[in-house]
Amino acid sequence: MTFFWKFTVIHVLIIPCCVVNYVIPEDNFDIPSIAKYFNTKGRYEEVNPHLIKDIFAVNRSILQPPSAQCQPFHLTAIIRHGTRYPTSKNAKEMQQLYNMVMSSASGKESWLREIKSQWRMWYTEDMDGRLVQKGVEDHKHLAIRLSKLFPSLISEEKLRGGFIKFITSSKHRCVNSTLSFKAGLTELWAITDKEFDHAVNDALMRFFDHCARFVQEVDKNPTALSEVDKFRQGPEMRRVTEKIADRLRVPYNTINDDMAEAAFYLCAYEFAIKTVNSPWCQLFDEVDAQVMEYANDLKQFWKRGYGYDINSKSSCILFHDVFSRLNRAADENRSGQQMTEAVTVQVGHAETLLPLLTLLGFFKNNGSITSTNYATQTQRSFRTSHMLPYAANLLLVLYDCGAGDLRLQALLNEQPVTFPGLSDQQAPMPRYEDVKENYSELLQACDLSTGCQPIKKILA
Ligand SMILES: *[C@@H]1O[C@H](CO)[C@@H](O)[C@H](O)[C@H]1NC(C)=O
Ligand SMILES: *[C@@H]1O[C@H](CO)[C@@H](O)[C@H](O)[C@H]1NC(C)=O
Ligand SMILES: *[C@@H]1O[C@H](CO)[C@@H](O)[C@H](O)[C@H]1NC(C)=O
Ligand SMILES: *[C@@H]1O[C@H](CO)[C@@H](O)[C@H](O)[C@H]1NC(C)=O
Ligand SMILES: CC(=O)N[C@H]1CO[C@H](CO)[C@@H](O)[C@@H]1O
Repeated sequence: MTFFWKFTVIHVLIIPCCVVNYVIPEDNFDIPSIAKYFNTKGRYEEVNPHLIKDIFAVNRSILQPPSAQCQPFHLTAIIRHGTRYPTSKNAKEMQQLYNMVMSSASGKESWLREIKSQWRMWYTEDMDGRLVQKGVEDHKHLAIRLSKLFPSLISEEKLRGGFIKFITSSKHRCVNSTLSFKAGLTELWAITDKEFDHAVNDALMRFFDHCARFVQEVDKNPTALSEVDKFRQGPEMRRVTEKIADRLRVPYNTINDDMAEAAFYLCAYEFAIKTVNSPWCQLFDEVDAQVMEYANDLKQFWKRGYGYDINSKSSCILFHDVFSRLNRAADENRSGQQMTEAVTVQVGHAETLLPLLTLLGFFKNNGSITSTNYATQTQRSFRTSHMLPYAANLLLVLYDCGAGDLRLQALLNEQPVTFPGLSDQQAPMPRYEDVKENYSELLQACDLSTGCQPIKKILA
């Protein structure tokens, strides 16, 4: 260590070029090899690795408007809260795993010795999913990047003028994410003389609690996730739990699927919250992590995604809200009126974004994800690790390309995505009218009365 240090210092002193070479590996040093499989517990930087080097990096040429004339005039952003502590349920499961390892595991591996002698269980149930400091930064940094990506929309003038609106779910992690996003902007522009409010709207941002049919048929229905249960009792998961048991030298029946999940969470939370490659990560190799990722994707697919029609339909209220904002902005721009809203920032949950992405038809897989097709779904597009890390965001941007030619661009996690059915000549910025045409059925028929009311029992 001493030698290494001297060696480095000498390099730094003699050859200035190597200062850079020395710093970069340090940044990457602590990334677990399985970090890209953490589903909704994943770090935003795993989806956009260029941010590891420079958290403020923005590449405006990804926007690729069809002509230089195109100028953005409205942005609706739907953003998940930032990195958070575990929920009470996760914390409890991690505690149980920790107790079992402390009392029963044996072996001489350095990572196991580290768990047993140095690592301390610091997760408690009262953490209750609160936003962590990293989560504050997720949103501050995102706000600053978006202001660089869309400088005419997310500007000091627009913020001061009240043209940037904030709406959030009532959950503390979402409210604090919203505060952090605003702080990112006010700190950037050194605004101290003014505060900007936000509206709390659960009907919009937590629609899943308000859709009776979804609650009844999926959320509270014990059989709705039978594919997930089958996979978690199936051969792929059994192999994972046996490998964990082997690594800990405990009997196979000591480790069930919940314990495997708790171990996976421990690795994921330690990394997301503290950016450390914790010894718990050594309980998995990449093959195991892919199985864990699949089990989680399976759950999201059946609970929030394409598995049941009502999952996406539960987001109709948000879908309509988004399109009514876009319509109003488009009308105002066309008719030469003053814009009422340049930007809407709406902060919610993974459970807010996924049903909406599903309703819009993004990441639609070829066929269902089931308990038995793990092997054939390795290339699936429905991958929550890519779609829904902390601070995941869907941006819908309206452009005026001159002579009434309005375009709509969608970006997920700051990368352009093509609207289903509009992938050809118009990508990445189809005409707004064509997008509405593609969603015309939903724009007409998707509403609370058809989607979310409980089905009346005919014989009751
Ligand atoms: C920016 O994006 C463009 C288009 O995707 C790409 O060709 C270019 O290499 C990117 N530049 C940087 C610095 O990443
Ligand atoms: C949210 O932020 C407030 C003030 O910044 C802080 O007091 C509170 O503990 C935070 N709450 C959560 C849940 O993070
Ligand atoms: C419509 O949007 C374009 C592009 O930003 C802008 O130049 C024009 O002034 C806008 N019209 C109105 C009425 O705001
Ligand atoms: C979808 O899956 C079916 C059956 O597995 C296969 O025959 C078909 O080619 C697939 N289509 C695409 C577009 O991948
Ligand atoms: C599903 C759907 O309606 N797709 C249509 C979307 O719009 C394009 C262009 O107008 C059509 O070619 C697609 O058929």
